[in-house]
Amino acid sequence: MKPEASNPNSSAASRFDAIIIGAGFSGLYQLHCLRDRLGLSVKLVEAGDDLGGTWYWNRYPGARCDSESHSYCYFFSKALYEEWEWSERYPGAPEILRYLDHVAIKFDLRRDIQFGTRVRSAHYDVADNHWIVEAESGQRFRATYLITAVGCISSANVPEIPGLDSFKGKWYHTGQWPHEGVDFAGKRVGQIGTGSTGIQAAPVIAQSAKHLTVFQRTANYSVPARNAPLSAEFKQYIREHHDEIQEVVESTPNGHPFRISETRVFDLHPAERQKAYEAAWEKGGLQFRAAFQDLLTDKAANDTAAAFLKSKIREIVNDPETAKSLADIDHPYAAKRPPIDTNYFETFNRSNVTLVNLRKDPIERITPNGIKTRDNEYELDVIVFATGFDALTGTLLKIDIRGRDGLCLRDVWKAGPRTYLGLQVPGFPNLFTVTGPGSPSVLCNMPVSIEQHVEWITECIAYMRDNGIERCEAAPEATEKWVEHVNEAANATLLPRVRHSWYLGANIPGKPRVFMPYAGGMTRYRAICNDVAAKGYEGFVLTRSGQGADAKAGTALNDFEAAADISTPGV
Ligand code: N01
Repeated sequence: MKPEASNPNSSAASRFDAIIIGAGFSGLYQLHCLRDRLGLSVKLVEAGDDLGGTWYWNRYPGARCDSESHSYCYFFSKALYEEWEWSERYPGAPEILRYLDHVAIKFDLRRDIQFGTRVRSAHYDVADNHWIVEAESGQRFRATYLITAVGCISSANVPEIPGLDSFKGKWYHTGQWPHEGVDFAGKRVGQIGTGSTGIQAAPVIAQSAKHLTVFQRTANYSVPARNAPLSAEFKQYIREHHDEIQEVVESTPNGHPFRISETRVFDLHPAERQKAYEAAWEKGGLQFRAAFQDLLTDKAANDTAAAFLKSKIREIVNDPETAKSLADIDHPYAAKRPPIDTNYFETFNRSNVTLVNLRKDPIERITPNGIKTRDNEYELDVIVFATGFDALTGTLLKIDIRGRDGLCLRDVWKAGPRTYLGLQVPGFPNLFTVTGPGSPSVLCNMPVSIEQHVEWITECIAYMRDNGIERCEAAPEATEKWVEHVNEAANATLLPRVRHSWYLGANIPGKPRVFMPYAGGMTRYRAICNDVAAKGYEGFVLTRSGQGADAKAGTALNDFEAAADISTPGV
């Protein structure tokens, strides 16, 4: 179908076959698939002024991907894979943005993207079987299919600490970093937060700030990333091994380009185990987590990794009190998303860096001059909030999404997100959520889970069009079963045991405590999705033109109940 002309000032809706929200990895590939493979008219709307999604907003010092570059990319086009050359083991934010720009140029994507367009609402019109999407500007779009590609960690969380308004200096959240950068030279900087972001940012901020004070509430593990330029030999290996690398990322539970060891921790004697940990520490990055098969499922096994990593902190950090606070970690290793770093613990040996242990001396308020803890006051020129995100549901719920009979997503998800396969919600026909809650998403190397979702959605829409199906909607029974299975998969691991994890929504006051991503592993998840499709989209209610529902709900879904093949999650 040819799109009607779009006038940004008109309240009459421009019509398309599909609207995609978000121009990150997900949205760009979804646009390519729907427009160039299925021949649909598509409009992609994006809140930012350029593409990149997460990488458009997260430009903080040290922003770098924790997945290895040759796996943090698209695999769908061998030509694209072979022509792009990564410079380092882990790509930095600017390099990822250059890559996505290259993708947009290669597939001529920009002509169907409207930037600077934040979606306010999306309402389903049952009579017309259309979604009406309205931007904050009042501009409206209509489309049969609505695909949200809004990212999992795209809603910045600035904690409500009293007094922030009174602060006379500047403050920034890492997920909304100014594009012109921040000059820390000569500045006293306070950084709140020691998750993956804070652990990347602190060493870089410390290099230029007059003084950096790191406010740590929860101590965290970290493994050296061992980032380095890629050798000419490895670059050639990447160019020549697209198929083999794709085979590995698609056949490991967390989508990374390395296999998880089949050895269990207690298969080895303590001295051999120590050697294995030392070797994994030298390899660095998320490969550390792959050193043993049972680190995420057996607490006693995990304790050995935790003890090893805590001993490394004590070895690296010179000041015993600081080392003690940094190593005072209260959760199993990798049960929260495990950070990787470049010189994080070493940074605390610098004379211009101080650690404040908020467990001993909590923040009371922000003052005009800095941060007041119970026992001290820290004078600051700049505060950096590395305080994370309202993850997985935050961005979706900021949009007023209403399905059949005015059903509101915010109400449906009041007690936590409920989806079928993380792809659809009952009552919201033809709305597809790329890497939605209930899918592996953040527990997998993101581009790998994104490609699978985008391709599955594309094939589903192609099936609908080939078979005269107007509506596809998750059935309530299938959704209930899936939610049960998501819980079962999580409970087979140590992940839900951490009280203060964003996987559970625990970082956002008032957010329901529900384990949101699917921890059953990407390979298993992919097989389930393929099986559902092969059985004519089992568990979805498909409605043909002029006919009633062709419900396939609730049949043969017992497959989900098999034990989850959890080895290790991954981002
Ligand atoms: O956020 P986080 P993040 N007072 O929520 C602290 C991905 N990522 O931006 O643990 C004091 O993990 C909070 O403390 P606590 C990755 O998936 C990917 O670091 O709640 N402290 C914690 O220390 C990652 O997991 C890459 O006690 C407060 C920190 O802020 C996800 O993004 C790179 C506080 C928040 O940690 C989020 O990571 C970086 C308060 N009021 C990140 N509120 C890649 O490689 C919060 N904190 C692609």
